[in-house]
Amino acid sequence: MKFSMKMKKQVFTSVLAVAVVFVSSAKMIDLVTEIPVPEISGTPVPIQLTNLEPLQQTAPVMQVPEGTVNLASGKPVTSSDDWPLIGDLEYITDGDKETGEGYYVELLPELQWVQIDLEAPSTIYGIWMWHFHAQRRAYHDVIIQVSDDPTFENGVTTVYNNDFDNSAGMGTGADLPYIETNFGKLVDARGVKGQYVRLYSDGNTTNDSNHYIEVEVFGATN
Ligand SMILES: [Ca+2]
Ligand SMILES: [Ca+2]
Repeated sequence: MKFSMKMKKQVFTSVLAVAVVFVSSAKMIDLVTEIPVPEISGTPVPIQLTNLEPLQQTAPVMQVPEGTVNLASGKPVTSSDDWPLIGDLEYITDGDKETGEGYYVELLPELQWVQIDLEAPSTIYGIWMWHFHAQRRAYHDVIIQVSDDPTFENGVTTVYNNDFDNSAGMGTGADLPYIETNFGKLVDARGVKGQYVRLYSDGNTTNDSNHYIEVEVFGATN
């Protein structure tokens, strides 16, 4: 089909209109959060993984719509291990991100999860997590899922999965294992919708236990 000048002008005008609407409805800003001070202690333990991401050297960067907030702040946390060996599940959403005793919760060995109830249907842009950063280590089978179903039986979206050998049995993940640092790990959740965020892990390169210091869920209530 041959476009007349009039048709071309109409197409151009409508493309321009869409672009203007997009810009005015979603001003994007840098996502920022408080980064805890680095605090490495003890003897290093070798990390026996060959497919690690490069070590995070600076705070991760992501753009989110203006008005995005940490929806997880102070929200209730449940877990596959309701009675942690060390610490309290409340630590995960209390805003403290320092490492070491009194700041992390330690869950049982093997595959465990923690779950945050955002207490309202939400749109999620970024999930920022700190497992433990007093030692260079990588956690196994880090999987993050979002759902409106608190039992995670229906309507589950996986937003991150670094279980490269499917040992957790939830599908092979394309994300790479990473070394814990004070900068945490920021995951792009791409505007996924849901009220509950569930995070899995299965021990780490130093020991079989699972730890969390803080999880932030950046988004907006629908
Ligand atoms: Ca905390
Ligand atoms: Ca695995």
